[in-house]
Amino acid sequence: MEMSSRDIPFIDLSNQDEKLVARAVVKASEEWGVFQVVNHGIPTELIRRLQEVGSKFFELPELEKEAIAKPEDSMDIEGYMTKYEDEARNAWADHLFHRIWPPSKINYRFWPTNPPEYREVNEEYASHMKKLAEKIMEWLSEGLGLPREALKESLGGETVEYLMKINYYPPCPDMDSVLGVPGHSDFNGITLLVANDALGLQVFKDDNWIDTMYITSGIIVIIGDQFQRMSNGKYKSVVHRATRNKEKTRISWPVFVESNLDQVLGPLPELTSGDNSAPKFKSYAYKDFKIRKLKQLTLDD
Ligand SMILES: O=C(O)CCC(=O)C(=O)O
Repeated sequence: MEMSSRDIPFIDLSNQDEKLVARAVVKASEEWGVFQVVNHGIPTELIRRLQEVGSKFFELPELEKEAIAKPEDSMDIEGYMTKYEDEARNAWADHLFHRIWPPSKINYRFWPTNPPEYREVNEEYASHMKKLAEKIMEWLSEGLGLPREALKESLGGETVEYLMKINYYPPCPDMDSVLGVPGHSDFNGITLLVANDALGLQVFKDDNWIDTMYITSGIIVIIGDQFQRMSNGKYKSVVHRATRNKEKTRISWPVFVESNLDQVLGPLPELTSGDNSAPKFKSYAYKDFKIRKLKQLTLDD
């Protein structure tokens, strides 16, 4: 039976009973690896402005966008890329990547200067992202029976990086089968995503692709591989993809919360010592994990 979008957990963070909220976050992370939060403390107006400045950038003439293009010889991910094509996987989209936290990792060279408010809005959004991600990480840590700072500290404490991505998918009337982003799980710890009103995010659960219904002021939380591995499999990194919309331009703003590339990560020792279960995953430096996964090399034998 096709599952419906209603089944995706929806969590109201304004509920006064914090224990109940924490339990819902943990349960959703165990069973789904994805959920939507509302009343999360990030002003709706700020989300609207984030979407406005991002859309305005993508509507600029190509030449202006190319000014912050990802350099061809760059080994890093930051910068604008147009018609990023993946013929093998039948997908394409334009996108922009730039870090928004910590300040020492920000490279303003890859931030749009037009519209001029872009920087201020993204800086404000970054501080809200950090607060929300840290709160969710606290609940997830306690869900593992660990102190509330455990996941953040193991991910790198104050060196944890926040990477903004904007996906821009123009309408695609004749190309039903073309995806914006093909099915994948995220490499990182957690991803906090907002999108415009053109739906298109699908998650894979129980052998079905499920349309994700979301409200524009809600935030979709996606558990990534780092947290699946650190939690020794208790939390699930969800496979998801983005479809193109026939009539509307679809835009999404995921923020990837991740360790720095040298951080070595694997199941947390507290979860795999003594009488606890054996580690289900190997430990890797984040950069090696990414390379192995991208090259589809064996990760855990
Ligand atoms: O556009 C979306 O909703 C999902 C994007 C995504 O999964 C990605 O950029 O990795």
